[in-house]
Amino acid sequence: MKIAILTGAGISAESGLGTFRDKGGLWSQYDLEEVATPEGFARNPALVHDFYNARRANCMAASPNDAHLALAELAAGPHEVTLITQNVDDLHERAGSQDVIHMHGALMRALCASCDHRWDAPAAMAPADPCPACTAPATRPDVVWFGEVPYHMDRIMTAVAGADLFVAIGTSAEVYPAAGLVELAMGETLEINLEPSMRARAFDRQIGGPATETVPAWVNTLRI
Ligand code: BJW
Repeated sequence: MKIAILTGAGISAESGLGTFRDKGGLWSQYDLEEVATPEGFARNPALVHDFYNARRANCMAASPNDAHLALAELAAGPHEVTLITQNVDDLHERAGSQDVIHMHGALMRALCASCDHRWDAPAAMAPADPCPACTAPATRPDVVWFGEVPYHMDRIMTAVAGADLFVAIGTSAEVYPAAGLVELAMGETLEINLEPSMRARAFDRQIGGPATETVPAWVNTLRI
């Protein structure tokens, strides 16, 4: 069976990484216009680097949880699994998943805003850091901000449209184009979330509860 899986911040919540829109989430602590838009970065690059440096440190201190581990195990089985994540953390990779499609980029990568060169991010980045390829002081985190085009969209849309099963895990379905992927799915659709998202009715079925319980239990059903 071909399975396309889309994960969001909820899958990493129990690893201690904050979500965005839950109570106490990142967007209640930070103004997203200031830290997650190209315009905010142009206004105050030091503030944006501080935000991502802190999140990179949190991510490095976190460990994959049972939900990440179950998805890595699923991909090692007989099914053809495409794992798409909106998350910029590397917990899927550290759980053992390979070829993870990061549609919103990666905390652990740096991007030169001048020449588009990419490299492994240092633990902390600063506005004047030179690009190792062109030397321009235009270093930014390699993440996709509002108003920018998410990465790998052709591959993602092909995988979702061609899947027998599309599963969205731990995402509020408030951010496009990720939120609209369920509309492209031709096979069965399943939402696994703490509670139904605002697009829950677009899915054929839902499983509710914390990802560390629901995801391993769902993966177990596919072994039968
Ligand atoms: C648990 C749990 C547990 C908690 N177990 N579950 C008007 C209408 C429609 C669209 C637009 C519009 N105005 C602007 C737009 C476009 C815009 C957009 O969608 N805005 C909306 C806010 C309306 N989108 C964009 O600009 C995107 N680009 C774009 O559209 O380009 C045009 C284009 C597209 C395609 C082809 C061609 C052109 C870019 C979006 C970039 C998003 N960037 C961010 C920040 C950067 C990365 C980072 O810093 O991490 O990405 S925003 C933030 O939201 C982050 C996330 O990846 C993303 C999604 O959040 P997610 O993962 O859903 O987290 P939460 O917190 O929202 O939800 C967590 C869920 O988990 C909740 O449901 C909980 O219940 C659940 N949960 N604990 C299970 N233990």
